[in-house]
Amino acid sequence: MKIVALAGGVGGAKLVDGLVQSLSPQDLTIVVNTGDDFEHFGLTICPDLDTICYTLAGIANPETGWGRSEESWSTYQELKRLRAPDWFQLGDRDLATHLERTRRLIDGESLSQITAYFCQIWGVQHPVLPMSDDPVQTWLLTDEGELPFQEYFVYYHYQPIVRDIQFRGIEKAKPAPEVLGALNQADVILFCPSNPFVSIDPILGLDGVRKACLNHKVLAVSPIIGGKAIKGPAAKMFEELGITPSPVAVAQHYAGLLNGLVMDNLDAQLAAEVQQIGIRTLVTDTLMDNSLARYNLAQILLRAIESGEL
Ligand code: FO1
Repeated sequence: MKIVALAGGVGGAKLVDGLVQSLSPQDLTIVVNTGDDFEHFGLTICPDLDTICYTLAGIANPETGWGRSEESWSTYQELKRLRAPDWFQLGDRDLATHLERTRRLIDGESLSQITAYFCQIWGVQHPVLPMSDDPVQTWLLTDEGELPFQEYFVYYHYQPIVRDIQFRGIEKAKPAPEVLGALNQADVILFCPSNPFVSIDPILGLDGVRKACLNHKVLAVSPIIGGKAIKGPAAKMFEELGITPSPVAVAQHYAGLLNGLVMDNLDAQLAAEVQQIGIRTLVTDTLMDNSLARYNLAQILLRAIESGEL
């Protein structure tokens, strides 16, 4: 069974980490959000791509989910001594990724080519595709003004109140070369438990992606459990946009595309409401707080697809 997983950062990386243990590289392709990407110190930084690749390579920082394990911070300490911007923590090993990616981009390589090359070096077997090789920047229109994603998320700790979200460049951007091909060959398109607004929506906003979803089975794993997001601003964004955060809100957000939703036992009482939208439900333990939990959720999901429950 061929699955294409759409993923953002840490939440998506956990489920993808579970899926790669059960699906071969021919049966699982990961399409990653690049709306979080930004320029910093003149370097092109792609946090979601790096989070997914580091996680699959087994070299991600297990505490934060982003950045590298066994990291050192000499450069970061010296930057602080120089009174350089220190709001976005850059470890020494992580910096090598940003330096080499930037060098290759300047040399004319595409983000897809660079990502495939890094995956080969890091031993990541499954295809990891940037959603696009063209620039797409997520901006948050907030009560503190217009903020690019990383400033909103890291510098302001996602405290500003979000009024609207823009994906700048999305009209001109094309899906990366192998994205539409993978989507059109998929048995299932899976929206990972990432932030619907700033991780999944940028991918859905690319020309041809929604259309591919309409022609395929689409499943999502709710990133909201018991009214809260495990990590990040997803629940806060729902509230600021006037919506009560819940798996029902997630189902409604993807309504029209979604055939099935995986939701947590904590929200079992809401399954009937999701089914009333015409969306099948699978109620299970969706908290992936260790490697076995990631594997188990992936197994439960795959079995539910095979059995026709989803
Ligand atoms: N998130 C933070 O909250 N603080 C940081 O200093 C930080 C640095 C960082 C460096 C590299 C990288 O790939 C990710 C980093 N992140 C940091 C996470 C980043 O903000 C991601 O966009 C989020 O994980 C959301 O996807």
